Parts: sequence; structure tokens; C-alpha cells
Amino acid sequence: MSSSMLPDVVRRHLQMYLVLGSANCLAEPGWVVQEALAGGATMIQFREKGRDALTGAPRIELARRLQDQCRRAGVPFIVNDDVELALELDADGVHIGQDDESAASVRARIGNRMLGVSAHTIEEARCAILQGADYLGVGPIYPTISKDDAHAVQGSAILHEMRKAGIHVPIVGIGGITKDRVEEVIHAGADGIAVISAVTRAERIRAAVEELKKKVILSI
Ligand code: 3NM
Repeated sequence: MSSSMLPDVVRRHLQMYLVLGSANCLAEPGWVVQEALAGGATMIQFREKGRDALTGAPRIELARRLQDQCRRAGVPFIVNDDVELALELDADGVHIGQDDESAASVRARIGNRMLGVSAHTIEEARCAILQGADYLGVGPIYPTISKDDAHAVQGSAILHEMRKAGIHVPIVGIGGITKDRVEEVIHAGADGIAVISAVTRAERIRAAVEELKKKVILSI
């Protein structure tokens, strides 16, 4: 079972989904999140991963601070790959990859919170849905500089294929998405875009989010 959240509500949260950790940010992460929220980010995922990632208390402290900002903006806060942290913070949801704990087990632990699962094939997508995913993250659609262990680039064709195969759950495209690629991703079947670098490395974060979101909405 998925959560009680209606798919159309989930779809709206996926429109301009910012994924980030401190290692992705050129500026202070709290400032990046504040600007992204001001620009209309529809959901935020805390993904504190990689070589320079925070650990222990500083990691939890940062998560709490970003979550607090999201709460004040009324935007869901999702924790990547850490059910314990999500439960400790009372986060709105969890996002997991294929190498993490099974989706069924995460669903059992998080109750009605939102569950996102990364899926690279139709088989993985079907399995995630059966195990209770509320949405799928599908990628990498384009080459990415933000994930060292990313799968081979799939192109937007994977989105088309999933929709053609009868997968109707909310899907967010991820991997190398920039403002010039939004239309292709949405037309291929995604409900929204998940981005790291297009926002965290933008010179003007608020304006970048506004532009990406506008392009998503115009392409739907
Ligand atoms: N997951 P950027 S690609 C976190 O394919 C992540 O599942 C991916 O960052 C997947 O927008 C990716 O900078 C990195 O390319 C996305």
C-alpha cells in the first residue's frame, strides 16, 4: 500500500523538487533552501551524501534547520535513505534507492509518510509500486555531476517506456536536468523535475527555481 496521500497531491509536490546536501551547495545550505523556497520549490530532499558530507550531530542539526524552514513554508521535507533520521525528525517522507533497505520494509516503518523510490527499469518500477511507493524517481535522464555512482544515462525514453508500460504513479525525472531540458522531461511523461546542480550551483537561486518551475507548469 502507498500512503494515504492522493497521487495528484504527490504530483504537485514533485513539480520543482530540490535535492541537496551541504556538499552540493556553493553557499550556506540554509540560505540555499531559503532562496529555493522563496522561488517556489515544491518539495525538498535532504541528501547529505558524498565525500565531504556531514555526519553525527552536525548532520542532524542541519537536517532539523532545513526541515524547520520547509515547515514554515508549508513544503514537504523528505529524508534520503535514512529512516531513523526521518522518524526522529518526524519528516514528511523518505526517499530510497535500489541498494537501500527494501521499499516494503521502509513502508512498514514509516507508516503514512511519503515514500519515494529510485527506479531505473520497468521491473524496478513495478516492484516499488507493489511495495508501497508513492512516487518514483527515474534517472539519470541526462549526464550528472552530482552522483558518483549514477547508473548509465537513460535519456527521456525511459519515461516514455514506463508510461507506455502502464505505470501511472507519480514520477519525477532526475539527473542533469537544466532549464533547457524541462520540456522534454515533462513531455516524456514525468510529473516534475528533481534537481541538484541546476539550483545549488545557480548564481541566483530564487530566479533559477522560479524559471524551472514555470517551465514545468507550462509543459504539463
Ligand atoms: N539520483 P543533478 S541522478 C541524486 O539517477 C541523483 O537516480 C539520480 O543531480 C538517479 O541535478 C542524481 O545535479 C543527481 O544532475 C542529480
